[in-house]
Amino acid sequence: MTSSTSLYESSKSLYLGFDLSTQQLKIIVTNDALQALNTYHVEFDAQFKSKYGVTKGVLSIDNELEQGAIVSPVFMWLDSIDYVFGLMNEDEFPFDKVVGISGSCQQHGSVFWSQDSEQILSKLGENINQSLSEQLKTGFTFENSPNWQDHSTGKELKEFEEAIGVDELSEISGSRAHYRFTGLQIRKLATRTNPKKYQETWRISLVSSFVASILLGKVVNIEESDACGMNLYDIPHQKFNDELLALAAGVHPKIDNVTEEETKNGIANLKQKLGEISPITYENEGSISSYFQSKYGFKDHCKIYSFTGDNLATIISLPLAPNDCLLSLGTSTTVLIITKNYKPSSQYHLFKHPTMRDEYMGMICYCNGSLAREKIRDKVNQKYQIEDEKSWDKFNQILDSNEKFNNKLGIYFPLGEIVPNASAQTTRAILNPSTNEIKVAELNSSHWNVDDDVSSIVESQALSCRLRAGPMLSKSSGNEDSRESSVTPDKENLAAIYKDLTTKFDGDLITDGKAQTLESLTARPNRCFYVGGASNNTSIIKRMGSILGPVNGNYKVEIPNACALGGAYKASWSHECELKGDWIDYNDYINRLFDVNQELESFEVHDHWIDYFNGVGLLAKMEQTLKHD
Ligand code: XUL
Repeated sequence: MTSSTSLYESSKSLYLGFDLSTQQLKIIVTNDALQALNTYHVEFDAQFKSKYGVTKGVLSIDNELEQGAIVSPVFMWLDSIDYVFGLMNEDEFPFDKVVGISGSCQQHGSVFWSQDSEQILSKLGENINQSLSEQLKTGFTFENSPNWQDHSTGKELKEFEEAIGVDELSEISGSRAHYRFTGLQIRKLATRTNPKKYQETWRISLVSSFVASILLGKVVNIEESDACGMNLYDIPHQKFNDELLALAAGVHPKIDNVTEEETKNGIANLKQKLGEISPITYENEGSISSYFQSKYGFKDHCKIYSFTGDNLATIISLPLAPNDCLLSLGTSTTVLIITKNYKPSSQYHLFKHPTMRDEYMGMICYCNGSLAREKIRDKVNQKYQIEDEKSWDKFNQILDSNEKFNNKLGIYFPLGEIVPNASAQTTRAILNPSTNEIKVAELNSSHWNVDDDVSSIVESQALSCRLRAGPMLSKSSGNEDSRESSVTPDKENLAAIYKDLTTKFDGDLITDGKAQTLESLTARPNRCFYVGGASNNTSIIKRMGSILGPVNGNYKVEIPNACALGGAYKASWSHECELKGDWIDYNDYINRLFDVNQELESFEVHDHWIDYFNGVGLLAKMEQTLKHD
């Protein structure tokens, strides 16, 4: 490998952003000007398959106790840290220039430290010829960390829902119960798969706080925004919720048949294992430990800033302001929204924002994204005998030729859907706008052919997002300002539209068990950013934009290394705040990177936001008839 030291010559200080994801560890190097200078990485399968037996970075366990368990080997992560720093060493990387490190890690996973770990961690620097995994051989009670793809906690999910209630749990922790969430995973270990090892555990980290702990040589607290992915943290009260802790520890008074004393002790014990939550901050957690200083040449001025979850890191890799939406259009669709508004729902997640104290990140995860659209593309190509089966040309041509809502809508879930929670199904309906009657339609009937599916799938996917984003966007201050925009009717008009809509659809429009309000139905995003596979399809994102109706534009973005970059920017922003001794608004900071209008690719859409109110109503009504498992 040729040395790339010249890359770093002109930068006085450097920052490292980690991205520990499912399949690789990547480290990105940035400087004070927020320039990305280089990346180093290791792919787990390529490097560690023989040692750890992983496939796509994980191990699947399917025994009677743990059907659908998916885990990642903790020692593989340790080896990967040594490995990537080793690559940097070979590259003569100037470790002494690094002044800040932070990073992004897969969310929800947990690491269980043994009683030995405190001592081992503090002495890592005395044995730099031994690797991290050799030294930490007895450092963990469980050598594997539950992975976010794990589905083995069905029993615990039911218990959390039974004890707390779906909506109540969302109100408290920002999300309903999910298989992968840390609290359920802990309960599985503590009550079912290995209570003894759970008891022996000294501390529990999330993946993010685990990596920070390794770098620091001491176990650090869990970072607040990532803590919101545990189903344990009470977001409004900013502390762990005792009843949820009791559930995770297997000492819940209703479910676990225990004495009051056992409940009290079990909660206290888990609290001690989890430690405190570090509130959102720019303050460092300490200098990189002597192991890394002696082995690689880092200096004491290299500070570790709290690591966070990967979705949280993604939003800070871009200049996202309040009410901005980032739509990631891959196999599944993930929508990330910046909001001041804590309006929890069982259908999406709310997390604290990792760098802005008064903001939250909303996350809507849909299962059915591009796969569902591709099925319709294939049918269209069959009908028109298009030679290239995978071509989007015909699909796009049909989509572009029907620009306005024609009162037809379909719901296409080839896979069971999370949002709204429904089994695999397809349903189509037509609204008669003069009588307000809704009729179910069949494909290949006189009322509906496959061409109708084209607009209909893009519309229903965007409308679903509009319905769920609404409650998060409403009442946010940025949005109020934006409403002055010329494309938005004034408040009286909106009130009239809302009244008309609710009359037309017989009263309240209910989504996800809650009535939509004037505010939630008429809230518009500030800007929409599109990333991932389908963001390259202009026809699709234009139609989505015309339905979602952001008041300040639609942008297509490419953010390779978004997670790692988010980590590096978190480090450099924190460092700058520390130099100033006060908060620097993260938006002001990150906007130095992009002047959005100049550097990102914006595209014009025809604004049909108002024309789609009927679509909003129709989708809300259709969702009420969906089948569940
Ligand atoms: C988010 C989630 C995934 C992982 C991927 O809730 O489970 O996005 O964070 O690493």
